[in-house]
Amino acid sequence: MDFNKHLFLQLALILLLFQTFTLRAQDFMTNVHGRETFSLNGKWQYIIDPYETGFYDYRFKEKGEKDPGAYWNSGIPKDKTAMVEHGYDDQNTLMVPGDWNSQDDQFLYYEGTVWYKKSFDYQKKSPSNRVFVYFGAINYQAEVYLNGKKLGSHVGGFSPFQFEIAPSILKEKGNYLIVKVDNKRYKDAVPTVNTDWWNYGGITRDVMLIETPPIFVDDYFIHLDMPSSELQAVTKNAKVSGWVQLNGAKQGETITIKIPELKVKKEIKKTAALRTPFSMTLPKAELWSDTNPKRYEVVFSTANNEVRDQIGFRKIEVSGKDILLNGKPVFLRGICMHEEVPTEARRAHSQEDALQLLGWAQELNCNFVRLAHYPHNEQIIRTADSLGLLLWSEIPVYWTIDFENPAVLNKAKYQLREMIARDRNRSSIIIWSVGNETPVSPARTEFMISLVKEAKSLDATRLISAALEVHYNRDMNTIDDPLGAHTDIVSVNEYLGWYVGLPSYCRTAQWKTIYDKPLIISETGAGAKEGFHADSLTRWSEEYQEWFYQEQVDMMKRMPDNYTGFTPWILVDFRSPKRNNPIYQEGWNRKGLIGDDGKKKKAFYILEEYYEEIEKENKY
Ligand code: GCB
Repeated sequence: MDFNKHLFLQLALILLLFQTFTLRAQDFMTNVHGRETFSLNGKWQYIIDPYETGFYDYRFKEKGEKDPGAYWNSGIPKDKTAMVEHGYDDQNTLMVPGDWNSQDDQFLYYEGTVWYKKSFDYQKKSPSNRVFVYFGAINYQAEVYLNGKKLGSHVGGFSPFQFEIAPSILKEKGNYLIVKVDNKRYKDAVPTVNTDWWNYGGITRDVMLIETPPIFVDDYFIHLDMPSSELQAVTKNAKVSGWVQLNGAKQGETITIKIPELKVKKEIKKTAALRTPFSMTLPKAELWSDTNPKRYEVVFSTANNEVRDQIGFRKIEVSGKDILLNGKPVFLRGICMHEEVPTEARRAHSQEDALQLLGWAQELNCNFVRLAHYPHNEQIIRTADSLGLLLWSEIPVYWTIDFENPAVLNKAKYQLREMIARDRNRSSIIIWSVGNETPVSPARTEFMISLVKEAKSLDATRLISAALEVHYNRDMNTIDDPLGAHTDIVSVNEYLGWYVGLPSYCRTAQWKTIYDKPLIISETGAGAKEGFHADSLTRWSEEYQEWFYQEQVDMMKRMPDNYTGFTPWILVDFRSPKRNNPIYQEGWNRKGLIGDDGKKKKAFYILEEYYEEIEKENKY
């Protein structure tokens, strides 16, 4: 082989490896709700396609773009001689946003492909404007086509993505958007095949068109940037900093950042870099906190584009064994929750859903919610911002991910990027979690450390954690998972009195941690069927769960002094195909403090009282 050819091959190989192992930035603009949008929510027609006949030919090769048998084509016969074996019609429709499982019995357990179709007309406001189609989330894999042309694909069930629509594809009349949605589980996916929650499929979050001028504000980050020793509830000369990212702009373009309520305005010029940094001083700023969720309207603009957001300024950090919010120790009175409305057994997606779930958390006297086990929809985060609830947000690195596989690490990192990119301006989120109950091994710990580092490099203003496991020991439960050395907070799940022994075990249990850092008990819980009453030794009774909580709360009072937060499992019962007790579970995980009928169980009041005590004591 001659030298040039050799060099060429080496370069090609490097390029290939680069493409495979480097991560793209996230594929969506921030704060879509603060922009000019056109909703594509509502009824979509569908075809169920378990054999993926619409995608593959009979040799199982991807069909050609113009193949009339491909389901991304409308299925409308050209004339009476045409042989077409598929079609969309109004007899089969699904509501978007929404999981398919809860909309029709035939979908309850379905895992596979469904094709969705939405027809619409669209008139651009100006011919030079750009149009994007944006999806809040699709579980798990999506292939998107407009008017028979593929726009792109996305993998990952809980994050947004968008595609720009070329002007040649979008029409004023008769557009049809077709999406192939596949929620099959795979071993090398994130999450993997085994989870303790329902694999809700479908277009689960909002869909919209976003119209922008040629140059627009794509993304931004603004946060309080000063030492906590200088912070007061109302801080004079508050320093904030961050960056703005434009799309379509050249160096030198003017960017304006305004906070009208404070009469503050700053102009900066776009630099050659993707993100243009800025800092500014606010004459005075009321800080955001769990007791005063003050937000300011912040306006980011360029010549022809403006994006408005509601942003709270606050600081979160760790000092020794304490978590400090705006410089003061805070105890996290928390609860875990899934993104699910129990009374309708479906995924939550609306603001009403968010108010219902977070409202229950507030009735429990919580100031903190652990959003398990994947990024929840934006309404939940924004509602928490407005209510003053602190949040833990997590990626679905759950149980036995394939830790040896670099492609899986890449998928996890990608979801981490998307989670942080969507929500980095939300004051409610104080903790990014990189996973839940991952079993200790050298490969797993390396994998998880790499996620911790990635999270820190993406956002240095928040705390990083992961829910770890405990290895029970009657004499001493020691928290020593090696990952704890790398996270800002050590969090552990423990089920003493449910999976291990009876609640009375808590009385003698001793706890020790080798880490001199804040400690959160990120899960504990016991199952009870709402309305089933018996003596407290009877499993599944409300009385057993009540007793469990009494013993747990007493044990918490004896935790090491770095105990700074508690998020029991879980706010409400949730669906899980793993829970098959025919009398008490019937496909539901019953550890909720509220039943699937929305009624509170007895244990709810034990936790409520404990949190009231903590709040009153004002220990923190
Ligand atoms: C856990 C998991 C959670 C389960 C829960 C349970 O430790 O983190 O996802 O649902 O236990 O109910 O067993």
